[in-house]
Amino acid sequence: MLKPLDIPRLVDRLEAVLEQDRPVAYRVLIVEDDLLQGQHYAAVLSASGMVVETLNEPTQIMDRLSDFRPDLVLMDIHMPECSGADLAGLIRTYDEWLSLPVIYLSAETDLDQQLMAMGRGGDDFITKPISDTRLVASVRVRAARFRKLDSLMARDGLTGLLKHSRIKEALEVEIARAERNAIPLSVVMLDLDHFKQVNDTYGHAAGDQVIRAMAHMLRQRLRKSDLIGRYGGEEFIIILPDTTAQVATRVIEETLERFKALRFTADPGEFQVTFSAGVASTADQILPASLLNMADKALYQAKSAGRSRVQR
Ligand code: GH3
Ligand code: MG
Ligand code: MG
Ligand code: MG
Ligand code: MG
Repeated sequence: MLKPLDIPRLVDRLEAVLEQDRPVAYRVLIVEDDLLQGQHYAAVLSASGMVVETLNEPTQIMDRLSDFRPDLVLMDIHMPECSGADLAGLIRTYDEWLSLPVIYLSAETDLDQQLMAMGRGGDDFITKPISDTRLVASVRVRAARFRKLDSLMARDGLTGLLKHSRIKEALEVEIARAERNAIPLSVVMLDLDHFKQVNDTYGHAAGDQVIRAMAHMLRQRLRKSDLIGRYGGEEFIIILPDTTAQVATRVIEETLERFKALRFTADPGEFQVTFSAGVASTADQILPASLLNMADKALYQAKSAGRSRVQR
């Protein structure tokens, strides 16, 4: 058993190796039918600053993954209701969880059994007993790599903004948070005006430059807590937590004023671009799909009313 003082020191050393300035609260899901064992691992990992949940009811694994969104799963092999290998196999049938690290932690020493379990969907096999330091180190290093990879994969290559699927996931999370805390939330759908014409006249590279400038300006003007996604080619979604539709509209209108003043340089000469935007808020609708729908309708109205405007 590790002395309590050793874990923070170990974490410092690991963070130095991983070249991180400060400890990250990785999220670990422990799947273990033995309550005492589960509690022990949870205590050890929590002591190193991780956020840990223990699942004793393996059939709920998929719901738990969606709710908790772990950076790593520590999986028992032998459980009364089903095997850990079956669960790992199930997890891998979902594209979303393809790269999530699943580490078996079991007293099973039979190599064939271990290999079979890994073939089903595990990344490694740790044989019990394992020292607390080794456990913390193994989990931390893998969770850190997953976090990095995952945040890279979440981003759109051209703009660095959140990808379509990630901004939609984020919307669900943020709406739930807004409801829980009884605070407003606004969503903006933004689309560049006559963008086909920009491409046709100034070329695709100039079009890309405009999309990047839009992303850059949104990042600059919005708060850290706002989430910005590239929803499609020249379409963006912005989630503004704790913001009424009125305030969101003003912020986007100010952004439009700045954006349309930008001058882009390309082959036949300088040009300017405008955008249209639709705003919706949780004061009107709390279902993610309906909220997006409302913002999209408002965007459509902004387009039909002549573009270069923000509609609520
Ligand atoms: P509207 O004002 O109605 O939005 O007109 P629009 O021309 O912007 O609308 P439309 O949706 O018909 O055209 C969008 C264009 O955006 C078509 C597509 O070629 C271009 N586009 C989509 N993604 C990219 C991209 O990544 N780079 C560039 N350069 N163009 C893109
Ligand atoms: Mg067991
Ligand atoms: Mg369009
Ligand atoms: Mg457009
Ligand atoms: Mg469009």
